[in-house]
Amino acid sequence: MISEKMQEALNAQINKELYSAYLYKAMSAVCSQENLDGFANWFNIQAQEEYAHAMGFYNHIIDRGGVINLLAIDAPCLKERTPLDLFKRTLEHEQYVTACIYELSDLAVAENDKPAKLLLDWYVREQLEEESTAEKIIDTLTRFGKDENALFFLDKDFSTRTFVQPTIA
Ligand code: OFO
Repeated sequence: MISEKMQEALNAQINKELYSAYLYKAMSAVCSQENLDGFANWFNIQAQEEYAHAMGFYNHIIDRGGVINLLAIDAPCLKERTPLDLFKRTLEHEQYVTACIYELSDLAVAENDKPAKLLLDWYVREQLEEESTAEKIIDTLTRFGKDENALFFLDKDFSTRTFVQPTIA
């Protein structure tokens, strides 16, 4: 049985993952408006991944006989308009999510909650990948972002990204 405290913390994390999906959907819309369809696709797939992340916590709570408490999702406040600024915001957001995952992992250790710790280990690895991907794209955009041809080919490349359902924990 999951503790009340862990249940509440994981429900809060479901909300953060759904907010992430919302944020990336908003970024996808900005890219579509700028006719950057490949970038729009990349953020759209990212939004789908975030929904899957939320479901990972959702399923964990259900599997352990807990109670799901879905909270209101904040509207994303997005002023960024260029691909570089969108990916800088992405990295900033993922660093925040990583900190949240670490806190949950610490809670699992403090409560000696082995199933939650096992689940959270998957998210710790996932966050490593999320941050590293954003960093690499920021690096590429910083170097070639002013080159219209480079942006064109990057947009083409991002149009090939497809959603792969993650196997969580
Ligand atoms: Fe769920 O990893 Fe991004 O936010």
